[in-house]
Amino acid sequence: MTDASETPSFEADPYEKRWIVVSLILLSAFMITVTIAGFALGFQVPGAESRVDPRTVADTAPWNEPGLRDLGNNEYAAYIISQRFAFIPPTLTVPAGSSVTFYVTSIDVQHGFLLSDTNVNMQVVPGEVSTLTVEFDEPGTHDIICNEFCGTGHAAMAGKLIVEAGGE
Ligand SMILES: [Cu+2]
Repeated sequence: MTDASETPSFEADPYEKRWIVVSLILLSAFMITVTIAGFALGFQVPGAESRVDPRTVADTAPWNEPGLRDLGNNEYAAYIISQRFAFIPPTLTVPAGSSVTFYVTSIDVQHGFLLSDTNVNMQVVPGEVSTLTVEFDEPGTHDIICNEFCGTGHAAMAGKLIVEAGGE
């Protein structure tokens, strides 16, 4: 029997308190790592750069001539169209030491744009332009992989980015 004059207690169980502390420590750790990744390490979230009309984008500059643009200063822009079941163009070649900004859009359904051995992994949505900038310092070949299921030929949907030695 409890004393009627006793005020109700809202004290948390010590076990529960410990888990609240653990959660707060975890949250703080996540906030710190996200801040470091975003501001010190330059991690970027793939952004929807701009909107396009998926029905006409393939006939509209710059996507009417998909591929690389040399912007000088080792900087490149890559305009890439995703469609069932290919990336256009399927192969890109840049010199080592270059910085490439990808502008990827889809003319049909949702695709993925994953660049092997990098942290590039973008969703490609019809009507939107997904963009990320990557620096390629080492020569080598990166596979471009569609990692969002887009239909029967999805497994064959891939391209290549070749980084050639002899850049700078
Ligand atoms: Cu696909």
